[in-house]
Amino acid sequence: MVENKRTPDFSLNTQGISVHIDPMTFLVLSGMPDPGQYADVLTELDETLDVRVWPDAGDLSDIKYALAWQQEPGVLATLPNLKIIFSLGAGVEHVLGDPKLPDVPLVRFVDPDLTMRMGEYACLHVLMHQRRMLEYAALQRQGKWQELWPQPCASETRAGVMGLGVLGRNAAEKLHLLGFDVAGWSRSMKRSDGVTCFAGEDGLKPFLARTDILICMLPHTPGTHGILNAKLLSGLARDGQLPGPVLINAGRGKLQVEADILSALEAGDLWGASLDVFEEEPLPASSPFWAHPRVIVTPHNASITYSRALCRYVLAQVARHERGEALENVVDVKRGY
Ligand code: NDP
Ligand code: OXD
Repeated sequence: MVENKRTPDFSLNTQGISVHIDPMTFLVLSGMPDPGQYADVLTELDETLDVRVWPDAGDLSDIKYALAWQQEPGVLATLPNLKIIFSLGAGVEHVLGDPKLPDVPLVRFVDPDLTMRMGEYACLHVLMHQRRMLEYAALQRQGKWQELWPQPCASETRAGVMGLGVLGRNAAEKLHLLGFDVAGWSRSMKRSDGVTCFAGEDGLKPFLARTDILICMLPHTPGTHGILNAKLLSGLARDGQLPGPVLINAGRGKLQVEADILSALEAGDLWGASLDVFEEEPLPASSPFWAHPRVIVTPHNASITYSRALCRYVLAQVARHERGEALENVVDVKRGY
């Protein structure tokens, strides 16, 4: 049981007028290590807050705001006065996996630093493959001074971003600034300077057919589950200047069918890959990706959430809500993102 910093539901009686002060009580529910870090930062930012960490929730009727990620299913539904659920990340499938999710707004994390980091990841990995750095690193280890051909420049390389949301759009625009020939694909049609846009099922085939380096920044939903499979990979461009198509996945592991990616690498449908997310995380030691010469593995850190940035964002959203303003980045629960 946590020690409450504020007494719940107290009233001030000034000149006979009873003023009700609603305490600002938060509950952090996370299956990830160290959920207490969010309580520490929130109270550092505002020492009047009452922040509790599941399972030390105290009186459940006190809780107004929840910060959740892989929460224990069913717990959120037991909070009778819950007003808002905040996802501890940009993605929300870990929160939506709860079969008893209460009907209150679910707000996801959108932050300029998070967006910037994802843009960096996209540019870094596109350049790594376009400039054939994995092969040059292998040649260096062998002490070999050797140039590789072909060596297309950015404008001769077609990058395709799947998902033109907050993160994908920023990545696409940065790749365009680097000189790549960029396209993007999303559910609904977008307009973006310098990015050729495709949308929906009909747009997928032509989008893939003009893509040498595919960068995936989709959310994981029932509609995107396993989308990076053999059929999709075989639709990537085969007339590019690189030795073959490349896949970069920074969205979610459950978007990819790993057996299909490995087969595509063997068959030449894929020439290289950068994978930040995996079907199972941490990536098991037995995974062939670890030692694959044409695969770069990163530990789901394409863009990380800093607890301080997240907590500032949560408090800003709560302040909007308290002022009666609309919340930002509210998830469409039916759509799944
Ligand atoms: P957004 O919700 O802003 O964007 C999602 C995009 O995906 C939208 O353009 C949407 O289309 C598109 N989309 C969704 N479903 C489909 C579909 N079935 N077919 C085609 N397009 C679809 O999300 P963000 O850009 O903020 O984040 C994207 C994902 O990145 C997160 O959900 C998370 O999984 C991942 N992520 C990974 C991190 C990492 O470190 N690896 C860090 C942070 C996030 P439309 O615009 O038409 O709605
Ligand atoms: C996120 C993530 O969704 O870190 O924010 O993956």
